[in-house]
Parts: sequence; structure tokens; C-alpha cells
Amino acid sequence: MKIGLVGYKGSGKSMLFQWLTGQKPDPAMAHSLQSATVLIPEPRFQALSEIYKPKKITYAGIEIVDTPGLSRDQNGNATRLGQLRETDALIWVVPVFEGSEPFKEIAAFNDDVVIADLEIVLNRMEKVQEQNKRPVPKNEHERLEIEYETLKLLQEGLESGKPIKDDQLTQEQQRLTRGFRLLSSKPRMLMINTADDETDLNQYKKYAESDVPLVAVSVRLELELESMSATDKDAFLDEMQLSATDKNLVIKTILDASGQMTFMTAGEKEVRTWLIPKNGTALDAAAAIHSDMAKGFIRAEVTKADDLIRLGSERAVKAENLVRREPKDYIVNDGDIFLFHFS
Ligand SMILES: Nc1nc2c(ncn2[C@@H]2O[C@H](COP(=O)(O)OP(=O)(O)O)[C@@H](O)[C@H]2O)c(=O)[nH]1
Ligand SMILES: [Mg+2]
Repeated sequence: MKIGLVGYKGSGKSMLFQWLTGQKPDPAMAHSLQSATVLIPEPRFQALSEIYKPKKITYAGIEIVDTPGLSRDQNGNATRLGQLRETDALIWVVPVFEGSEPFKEIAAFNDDVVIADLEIVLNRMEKVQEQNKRPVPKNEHERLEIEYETLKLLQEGLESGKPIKDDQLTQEQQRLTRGFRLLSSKPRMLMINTADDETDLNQYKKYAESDVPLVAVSVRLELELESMSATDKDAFLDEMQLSATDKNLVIKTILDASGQMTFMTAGEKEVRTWLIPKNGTALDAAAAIHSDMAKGFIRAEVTKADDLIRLGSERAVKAENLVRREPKDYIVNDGDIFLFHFS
């Protein structure tokens, strides 16, 4: 799971990368992509560790990718954005401090994304048309027609400023579009990078676009706070009448915005979280661990972590009939602990 930080130069991407991952990006590599992993916090692991005393605790992680800043004159941005095609979701960093022009920047970014995506779509349309002129088998001809129609839909969506979403497409069209890896169809989150002395984080809601989750953080302040001792930090926050941001909550929001969630497995060997797409099934969960588990899936045994923690042992949970047997199509819930039976 790769999540790209994207925005104009100086918007705070590299600082955000450092705050999230604990690693400082190398300024000498600022023209290319740099990535590091962020572990997804799981507060229930503390209690689960007391129950299982596992040899190992493993957290699922997401890869955060710092990217070269876009240019405000828009030159070369399509190429820079092209580097983000391989990511699964975007965190779009918008600065709101003195001297910044957030509304202008938000409009410019949307334009840049449309230009970058149109380039892909129009190129592909040209190729498809060329191929279709050649003598090709009938079913190939039909496939090219479908692709062309899909591309035309995407083009119209981009040009009207309303990029086509998956739910407006048939399954086959969705499969085709995924192959184009358009930036406008990736899950997106807005990260407002506020001034250090900002106290009213609610005012930033006005920058939100529909369906795009928004988080406001003073990234520079958070980095500064991390370099202080606990007592200095408390005194500083008190004096400035500020409060620190809950980084774990921000990471959870990022995970959620990227369309992913975690589930757990637990035993004496290992207590562990795994990633699956939100609303994934028991079969998806099995596949996340090993393809053999999905292939030979018989059933899943599901325990709610909260039940296990409350009752203190697997035996007690079983005695209360709280271990459920679930089929392939069971939809995974937050806090589910899975045990798979497979052949
Ligand atoms: N004026 C001002 N500058 C800030 C504030 N917060 C961050 N910055 C600056 O914004 C820049 C962000 O840098 P960086 O993370 O490298 O941005 P990137 O180009 O997106 O990677 C740094 O120069 C910070 O000092 C603020 O509240 N006010
Ligand atoms: Mg940078």
C-alpha cells in the first residue's frame, strides 16, 4: 500500500513525511521519490499481548512516499505527477499560513491533475484508434471499441471537471480504468498544513471538497514538539494555549481515506495486524495472509478483540459462545481476530 504526498514546492510534504515516518527525507534526493513505512497503531495489542505473551508482535504498515514538489507555474507538473501513478492513494498537502494562497492552489492542483490524466487518456485513445484500423480479429475489435468508449467517458469527465468515479462505470470499464492508473481516480485526502500558532482547526473545513477527508495539522509545530522533553513540551503548549495533534488518529484517518482497514490474527507465536480493503470479506482476509489460505478456504473463526480482552482468555470466549464461524463472504469488521481453516 503506497500513499503519495503531493503538493506544490514548500507546502510541507517533506516535513509531513518526517513527522509521519520518523525519517528525514534526503534533500539530495528531492527530485525523486523517497519512501518509508508507517506502522498502523493498534491500541488493543497491549491487552492482547498480556493474554498471549506472543514471541512476536507485528503491525501492518503503509508506505508513505515523499515526492518532488509541483511548480506553481505548472511547467513540468504532468511529468512530476506521472511519478505518482504507481501509488494507491494521495495525500494532498495544502499550506495555509501567511503568504499562502490555498484556494488558488487547490484550483491549480485540480487543473494539474486533469492535464496529467488527459495526457494519458488522449495518448491511449490515439493508440486504440490506430490498432483498430489494422485488420484484427472480431473479438479484439470489440474489445478495442469498449476501451475507446471508456476512454471517451474519462475524457469527457476530465474536461468537464468532474472525473468519472468507479460507480459510474461497468465492471469491465472499471477494470480498464484501473489499468490507466489515473490520479483523479485515486482515493485522496486533504492535509491542511497550518501556521504554528493555529488554534481553530475547524475553520479549515471550508477547503474540503465533497467526499475528500480533511485533516488540519501544523506540521512544523508537531516536529518541534517532538524534539522537546515531555516537561518542556507541556509548558510550551500551556503557555501558547495550543494542543498537540494525535498522530495515531492522523495515521488512522490516512488509512481510512486510502480505502484500507486492518484485521488481526493472534496466538502465542504472533499477534499481528494485516491490511485489507475496507468492506473486504473473510476470503480477502485469508488472501492477505497467504493465497493458499484463500484457495483452500473452509471457514473462518472470528473473535471480537474486545470480547477476548474483556473475558481474558480464548477458553472463556469459547465458553460464552463468542467465537463465530463465518463463511467466505463474511464482511470483516474493525477489531475482528481471525483464525482460518483451510485445506
Ligand atoms: N511562513 C511559514 N512557513 C512555514 C510554516 N510551517 C512550515 N513552513 C515552511 O514551509 C516549508 C515546508 O517545507 P517542506 O516540508 O520541505 O516542503 P515541501 O517542498 O512540500 O517538501 C518549510 O520551509 C517550513 O519552514 C508556517 O507556519 N509559516
Ligand atoms: Mg520536499
